[in-house]
Amino acid sequence: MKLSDILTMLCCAAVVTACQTPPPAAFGPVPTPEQVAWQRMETNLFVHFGPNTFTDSEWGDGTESADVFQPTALDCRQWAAIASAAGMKGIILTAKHHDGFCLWPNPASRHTVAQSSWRDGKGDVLRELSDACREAGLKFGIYISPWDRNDPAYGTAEYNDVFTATLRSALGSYGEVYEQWFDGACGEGPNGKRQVYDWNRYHETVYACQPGAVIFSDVGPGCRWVGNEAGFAGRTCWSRLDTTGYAPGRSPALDTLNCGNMLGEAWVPAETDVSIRPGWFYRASEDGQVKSLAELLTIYYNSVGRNSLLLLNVPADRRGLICAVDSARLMEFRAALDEIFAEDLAQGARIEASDVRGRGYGAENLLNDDYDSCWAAADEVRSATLTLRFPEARSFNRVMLQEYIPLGQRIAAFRIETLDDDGSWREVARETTVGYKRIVRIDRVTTRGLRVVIDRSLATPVLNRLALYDDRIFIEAPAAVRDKQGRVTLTAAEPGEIYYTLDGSQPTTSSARYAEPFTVTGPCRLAAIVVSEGRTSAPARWDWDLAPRDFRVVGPASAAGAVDGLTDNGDEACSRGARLAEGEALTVDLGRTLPLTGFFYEPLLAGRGGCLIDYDLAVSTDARQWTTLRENVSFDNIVNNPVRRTVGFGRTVEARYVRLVPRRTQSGEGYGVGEFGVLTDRSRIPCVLSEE
Ligand code: FUL
Repeated sequence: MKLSDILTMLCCAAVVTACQTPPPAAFGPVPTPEQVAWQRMETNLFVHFGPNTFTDSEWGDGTESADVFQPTALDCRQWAAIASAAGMKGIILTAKHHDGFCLWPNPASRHTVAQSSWRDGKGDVLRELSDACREAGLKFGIYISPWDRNDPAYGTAEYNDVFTATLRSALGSYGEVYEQWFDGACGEGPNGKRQVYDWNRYHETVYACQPGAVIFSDVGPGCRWVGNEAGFAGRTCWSRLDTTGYAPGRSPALDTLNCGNMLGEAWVPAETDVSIRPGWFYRASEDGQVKSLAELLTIYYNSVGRNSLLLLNVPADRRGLICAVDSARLMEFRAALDEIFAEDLAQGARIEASDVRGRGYGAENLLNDDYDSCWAAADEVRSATLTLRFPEARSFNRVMLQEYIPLGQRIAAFRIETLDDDGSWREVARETTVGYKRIVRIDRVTTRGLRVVIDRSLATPVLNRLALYDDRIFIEAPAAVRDKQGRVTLTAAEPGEIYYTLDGSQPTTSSARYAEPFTVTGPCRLAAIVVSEGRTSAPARWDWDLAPRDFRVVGPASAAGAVDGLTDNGDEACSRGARLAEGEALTVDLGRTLPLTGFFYEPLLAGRGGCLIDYDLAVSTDARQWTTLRENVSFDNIVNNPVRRTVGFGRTVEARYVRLVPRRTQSGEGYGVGEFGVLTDRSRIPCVLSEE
């Protein structure tokens, strides 16, 4: 080689080195490659299936015979096909719920499919589902409840051996498992069994069998519970969490789980688990309560759109299939997402950043699909502006941002501004965190420019995507309130017409048009839609019983808000609910003797003030002689899922007085009642509508 060639080579090498901008340093704890891959799955399917499916319950008590598990037409390929068509990337199955029954022949247990007469004890749901997932190109995950109401060793040190063997059996026999889901729930009462869980050993066992698995629990280590079962991550949502001193079932406050800790010590992103139905397990009686498209889209925006993964539960029915109504809703959901996010309106824009750290990190990287190409600013930068200018005016109502999480989560405050015709910038949103993905909903705007102003970043900002979309599908379904007098007020979030029916049938533009509040005193099934600019929202539905206008709280006098017809709205004054003291019963006079078929109890919003867990329910015709219809029974899973619980009596009972007697509360310091009411025999109480 000639000297001049060598010099040229050396020169080029020097130029290349000078052009290569060093990448930003990682900030704080960062995700493992498995956690990044997990987050990028975005939407996964949860399937609750087991003895509860056959006993119409949420929590089995472990005494169910193995023979109750009798799916008549189990087909996990059907689940996988539906999940794939719905764009889900993985499926997690409840391999063992709190009742202890194992859906696979677990040698460590005597309460499994092997002991069931189903398929002569040869059935294995984990085998079927893992095979089906592999064939469909889906990832496969396992839920196993540490709480076990069947295993005789539960509550002793020996149970840790049983549980470790159980994990080994489930995780070691069915190929790759992407997520191990540990439920933190334990409903053992004060006299119940206390298990000292050996979490270190459980985690070691999981990693020994599945080195790449992401472990879910209240506090991780792989991902954390989002702190509610209603389907929303915090508007501020950090993927970092302080975990020292906490364990599954002994977690930080729920709002901490919901929002994370800005400077948390570990990377433990939020997973939003929510059911498509009111309960986690299938019940035919809930076929009419499958979440609407609008509800699913709200959940999507509030989970995936808020830096969380969505784990959507769609339970299998008694045949062992996902039933048609759920599957149809999933298809609508995916079709809507595909349409909403089909066209990125930021494409073709001119993009500029107030700062670029150097070559390879320009703002144009925000407009391509390459996950690893980023815009980043110089190391010392903590605030920056990204400006987009379009060749022509564009209309959109969603702004999507993604931080490059392999280097940590940084942005703590940002604003979105759009360009007005007079050349001034107008603020349209002010938010906090971004994280893996943030979709900000703004009012539709037609503009020639947009800017994202990052006001506070904990380290130099690093984003890999900025996209704009025009969602022309999602219109928030109308909201309705019925007060004590039965007066119904309907409201729409967007301008438009509201149409409704009172018998639960699908409203259309030929149905009654809402003009002003109306009164319905009897039971009714209200369904309502909003029609705006030719678009129709999904129907919102309410199933109301008798309006409580003649109901009166006999005691305690301070609890009138418990029967005001209004669901608590979080008002600290409890104006729409009541706080009762520990041991204090709620007694209600219904005003006249009614044919009762059940009752409902609703905690205060988000379980504020604590939930009632165990109770008695008694009725009377004269307030002197009482008949106890339910004695020391539980509202299962109410602490995790503090929503209305409806309990049927299984028969009609004539009564004028109803009494809810607390046996055990969440905190031992009283309980909240957002609303308490009765169910009546609808064949005898008519739906009366009086226009006002
Ligand atoms: C809760 C459980 O108690 C529910 O039954 C359900 O499995 C849900 C996913 O987690 O904590």
